[in-house]
Amino acid sequence: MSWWKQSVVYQIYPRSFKDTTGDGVGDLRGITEQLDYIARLGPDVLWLCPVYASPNVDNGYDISDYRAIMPEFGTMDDFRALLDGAHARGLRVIMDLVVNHTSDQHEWFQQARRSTDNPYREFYIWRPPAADGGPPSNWGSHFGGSAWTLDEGTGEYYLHLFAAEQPDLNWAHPPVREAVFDMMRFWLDLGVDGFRMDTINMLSKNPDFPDVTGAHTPYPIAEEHFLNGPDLHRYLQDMKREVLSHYDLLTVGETPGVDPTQATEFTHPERGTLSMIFQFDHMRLDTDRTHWAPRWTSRPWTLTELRDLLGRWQHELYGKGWNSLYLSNHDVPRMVSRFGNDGPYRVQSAKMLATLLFTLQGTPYIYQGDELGMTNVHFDAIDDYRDVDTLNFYREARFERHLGEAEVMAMIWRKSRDNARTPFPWNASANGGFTTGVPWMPLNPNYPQINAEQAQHDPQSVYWYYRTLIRLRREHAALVDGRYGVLLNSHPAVYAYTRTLGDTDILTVLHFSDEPGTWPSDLPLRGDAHLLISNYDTDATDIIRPFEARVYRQRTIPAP
Ligand code: ISL
Repeated sequence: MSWWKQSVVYQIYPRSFKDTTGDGVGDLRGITEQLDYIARLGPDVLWLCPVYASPNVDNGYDISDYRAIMPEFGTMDDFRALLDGAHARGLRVIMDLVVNHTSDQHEWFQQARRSTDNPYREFYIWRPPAADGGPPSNWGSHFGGSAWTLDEGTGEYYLHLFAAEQPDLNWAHPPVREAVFDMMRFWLDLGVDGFRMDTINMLSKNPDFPDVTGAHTPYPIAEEHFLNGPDLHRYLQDMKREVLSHYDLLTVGETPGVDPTQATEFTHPERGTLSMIFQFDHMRLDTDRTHWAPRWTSRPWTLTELRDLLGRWQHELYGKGWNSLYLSNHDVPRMVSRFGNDGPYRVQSAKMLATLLFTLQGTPYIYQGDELGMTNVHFDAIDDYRDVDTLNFYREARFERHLGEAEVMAMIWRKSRDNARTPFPWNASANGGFTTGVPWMPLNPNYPQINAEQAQHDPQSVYWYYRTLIRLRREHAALVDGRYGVLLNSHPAVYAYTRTLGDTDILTVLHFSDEPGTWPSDLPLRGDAHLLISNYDTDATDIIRPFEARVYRQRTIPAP
């Protein structure tokens, strides 16, 4: 059986983890210094967000040299020390692989823009202006505005699905694929254990770049023309043949807009190319898809919607593919603020959501700080925000669409990526012990209460609950391999399901409410049920408390 099915992954956003130089920016030595903290928590794998050389327009997702470490983060020797230190503690390390685009400062792009006949020209995607001199099509960038920028020198537009400083690579051009595969081998030969593949289902674009029709905005996101495009699986099969199949790896594709059927194409044990994917259905649950900026909206959602969509993934992938389980990462708000209650029930709801992540089928991902129950941040001034997506959104909403300051800031407080990017609070000292200098972004002001030192000292903390969950997942094979079955299909507040393997049933009961309720009488809780974990200290079955979570093990009822 593949080791990555049994693994738990801990995601690190290096810029915000631990600074050892006093420049206010986290670094590789900071991670190495804290490997014992991570190892004690108990994950098996570390995922490092990009650590390559980058001008940091998008915090490392704009890479200017794939074979160099970002100087702010350290050196190649620091990287080797981190890798060795992790391996010595039984932790594997996967890196972010960002190959849909490079930085505009990458040598390939610098060459490409020199002239239309430069040998690197075809590494990127160029089109002549439309008849009126404007962009070749109405495609929008994920970070606002057109996805095309005119290169004055050569008179053509280049495509960028993200910021203008992130030109898209032309995967249809074989030398691009060869260069990427070569670079992947470079890191794998150094000892890296896999990759998290950024926006990997955007590699193959509709070569006609047609206008999006019927759009609500001048520059719509042309998903139908670049997600899961015609040649995507051919490129990934090449990657598998040339690179992946020669190593024992965890590979996870970031794949927005993929349904379970498509997911099996990526992750099927024989036909597939990747270990697992990140699906986005639950990330879109609370958004208004008809709004001009869907990701910034907040729509009320129901437990029934969440249960249906998670259940669909559980059933349709069972035995055919593999999923990852996540509720937050560096691109989305903190999970407790978004799906739980970050006020009076912060601790209970953070634990309940963690219980969900560890009891479904798939590989659980912990985003740094979620093990402390970290919350969203509300900076009053836009000047305290750093994320290119947030700053572009603010500018467009305020100055092009003339929305009020309060309305725009409320959207940013709920949905900005910077919610997840505030520096890691190690303790209650100045700047949470993250840096001795000025942090690149202010800490969440609640760090004197929510920090790693406090959490490790408090046996009731979210942190200790995660430690137990990680251990349970290791001890109970049914949590990895058991078949999912939903109970109480339409209960408005209680999500209950079993995972069944052989004669063992693991029953999980989660209460998505900040009000107490009555314990559902029709739950098949049997006499031999043994409580494995709960976020309250008694397991009476008369009431169910706010955000209560319980996991029981019991024997399956033998078939009649
Ligand atoms: O398409 C989306 C949702 O429907 C976006 O969320 C998109 O998938 C996401 O922004 C991609 O994120 C990744 O690539 C970006 C980078 O800024 C993010 O940090 C990274 O996770 C560009 O490299």
